[in-house]
Amino acid sequence: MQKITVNQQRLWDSLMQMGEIGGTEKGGVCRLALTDLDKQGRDLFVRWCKEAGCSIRIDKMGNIFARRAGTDDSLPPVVMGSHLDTQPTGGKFDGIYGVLSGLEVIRSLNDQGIETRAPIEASVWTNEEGSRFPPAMVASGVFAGVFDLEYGLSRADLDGKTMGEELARIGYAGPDDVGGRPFKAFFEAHIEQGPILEDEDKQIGVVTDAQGQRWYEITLTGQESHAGPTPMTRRRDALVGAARLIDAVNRIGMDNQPNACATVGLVQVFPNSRNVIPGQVFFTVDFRHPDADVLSGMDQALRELADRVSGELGLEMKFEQIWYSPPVPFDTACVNSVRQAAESFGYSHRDIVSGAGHDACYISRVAPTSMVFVPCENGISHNEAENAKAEDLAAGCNVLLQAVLERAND
Ligand code: HGY
Ligand code: MN
Ligand code: MN
Ligand code: MN
Repeated sequence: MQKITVNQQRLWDSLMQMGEIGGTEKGGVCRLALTDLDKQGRDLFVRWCKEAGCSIRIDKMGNIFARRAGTDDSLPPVVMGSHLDTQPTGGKFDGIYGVLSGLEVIRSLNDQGIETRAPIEASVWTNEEGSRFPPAMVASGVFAGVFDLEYGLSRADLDGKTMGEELARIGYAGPDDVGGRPFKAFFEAHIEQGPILEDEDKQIGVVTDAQGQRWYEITLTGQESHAGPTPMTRRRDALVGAARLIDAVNRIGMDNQPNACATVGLVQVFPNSRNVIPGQVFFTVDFRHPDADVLSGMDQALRELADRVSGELGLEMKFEQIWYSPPVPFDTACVNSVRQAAESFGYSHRDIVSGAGHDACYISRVAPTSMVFVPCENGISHNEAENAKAEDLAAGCNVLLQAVLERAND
């Protein structure tokens, strides 16, 4: 039987066109959640989906669902999707590939006049990155019942603007309730954002699990004073405390190899003046590991070290774990659909655990879910140099189409 395939050039062109919205000089994309640029990207996606004959629904967290009717439209949909928001120095593919591959599946089924029994939907999940509004994956988290709607809408950026205010401002505060709507299955196509598939020359990653994450916000408060006359023995230097803890975070990561990841990505120094001893430092910690117990051990080690360092330096400390997303095993049947689809196309593939968090992690709590990975150049992501090959992106989209068809017609 002739294999149904997608249009590689059209998928690539749609990625490049979307990538122009918030495109940066270095060839990346800066399209933070709920900015005017995010609105432009959303509007383009909605226009394309309407042109493909989809009906559109938007929920109160701004999640978008573009629906292609099934012959039995009473059935729960098979949903594909990811996110359109990016990191400040993001790329053209992280998230966007999963959204536009859903659209490409719909366009390809239209081209070939193929109907599905269950409806299928291409979806966009608001604020997956958690860069502007922490935590990450908050809108898929509300959909999955991990967070309530009030919590989701109240998430604020560093200027105090909330998601609720920004959703209303850009016209994406939809009428639909968030969640409570069954999916037959959910599939997210995504670049790996790491080096394994490229190192092993594999075209498809069959994602079996996603690692757990713990996010922290730590504020150390000492005393601003003059960098000249203040004796070294009389200082309460918040930045020295932060420096020791930043090094400790890295050591905790190294002490829990293989697999542990430990990152301090955001540091704010106050007053941030070259001849004033820093009185206050705010910084974030991102811990990850596939094993929940190891992640708990890392948490314990950080808390003990933070207490010790702040005590030794006479610093006040506000230590808050703002988010915990446990390790996620994906649905075996959905994982098998992805693996069998890769095999049916003869694509080289391997099972893989996702190092990054994804909306699929939360959706897996309310629907059978799995992911399709494709390699990215040098394993680089969350970087303007992020790149992927058109043929790999099309291969992943062919696998997605096959897995979706199987579930929509079973
Ligand atoms: O941080 C993550 O894993 C995702 O990219 N939001
Ligand atoms: Mn992503
Ligand atoms: Mn990301
Ligand atoms: Mn993600």
